[in-house]
Amino acid sequence: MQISRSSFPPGFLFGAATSSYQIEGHGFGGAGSTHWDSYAATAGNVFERENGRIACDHYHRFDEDLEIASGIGLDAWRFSTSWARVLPEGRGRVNQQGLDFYDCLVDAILEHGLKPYPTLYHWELPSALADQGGWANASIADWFADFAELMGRTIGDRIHGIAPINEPWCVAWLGHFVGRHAPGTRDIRAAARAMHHVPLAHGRAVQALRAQGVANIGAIVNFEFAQPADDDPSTVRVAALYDAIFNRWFLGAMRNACYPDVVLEHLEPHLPSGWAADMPAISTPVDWIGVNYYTRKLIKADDSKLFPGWQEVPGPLPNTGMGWEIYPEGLGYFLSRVHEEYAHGLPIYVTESGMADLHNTVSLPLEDQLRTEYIQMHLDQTLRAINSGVDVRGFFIWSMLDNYEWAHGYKQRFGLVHVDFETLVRTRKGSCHALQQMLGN
Ligand code: IFM
Repeated sequence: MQISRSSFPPGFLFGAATSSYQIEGHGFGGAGSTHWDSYAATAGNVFERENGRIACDHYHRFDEDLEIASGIGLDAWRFSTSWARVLPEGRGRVNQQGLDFYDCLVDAILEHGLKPYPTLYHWELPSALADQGGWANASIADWFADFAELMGRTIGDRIHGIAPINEPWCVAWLGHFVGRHAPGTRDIRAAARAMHHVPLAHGRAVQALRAQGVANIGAIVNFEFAQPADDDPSTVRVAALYDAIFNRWFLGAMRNACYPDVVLEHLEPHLPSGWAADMPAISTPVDWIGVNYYTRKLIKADDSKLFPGWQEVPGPLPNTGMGWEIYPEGLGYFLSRVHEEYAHGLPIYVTESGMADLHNTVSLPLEDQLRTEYIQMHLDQTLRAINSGVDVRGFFIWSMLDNYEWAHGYKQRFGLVHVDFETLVRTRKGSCHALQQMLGN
């Protein structure tokens, strides 16, 4: 890699990002069932109906994984806490084994010289709460605040930064309108409610964490560069709507206490009554903003004239295994946009960036070139943003390990480290070696 650690300001954090259901092995340690277990068990939802029961068995092998991370020279480790591992029914009875796991994990992260950056919710909702309507039920803000309080009390004294919910768009829109993530609902009323309850739960969790004395609380959102596929006014209109739902709804509410009018026009009839009164809670101040970014989408109008009325069209740029175009400029764009429209002086972290391929081979140190270049191009965009005055403090690569890529099962491999899902043996890929060199280790 041409960029090196010394290209960045002193103290800039290099980290890897992971999540509980994708790596831990949800079948271990007394965790309760989640809506991803039932979504995956339903034919047609997930590649080969794979689930996170064993995943990377990080539950038993976290020391080995942290050893690799510190050996590369990383500074920080993003992980998430599984609600159902700690509270198998979502509320009430605590699974002490689950709570102890995160307690030990945080200690182990620190012992390996890494800074712990937990996220409280990365998508596996306890089934018992899903049975009660999950994110469509207004009570979820209270349920989640209780979980946040418990986690804040347990690990809040040793972490460096924390965020309540990873990628609200995926939780609310992808799960309830598109139906391509658990719970797999396709219903505008459920979607509108989830679009409101997710940011509300975020705000209530921030308050609960603060009440426990937890510091450095952030909001992590994902962005996709929505580019009109042509100049037709209908194309420009739907691309703006796509952008508003994906890129403006959540951070607009969390930072500026408002939802975009262009979306409200369609969703307001389905929102819970009195939703506007929740805006002060939703916009409870945070300390930093996390930007997750992977790709752009070329958007044009479909023929339906129905909301949302867009379609994605293939673009000309090189694709990753996910079929996502590689468009690093989008990261630079969003870092500047977040700085100007939402940060209001807060620092920004790139909390996820990375690419998947379908290569189930152990690459040699000089192979894995595309992933190495992908990381380098996105680091370059981050550096450009910093040099133009955007306060970016860290960059987390998604992901440390090949893992459970949700609806794609184990087919899509995002890891710096190859995982053999038969033997669970870990092997560093070429990008991992390149990163180590870049970090000067
Ligand atoms: O694997 C996911 C992760 O769980 C959230 N952000 C995007 C990644 C790649 O799809």
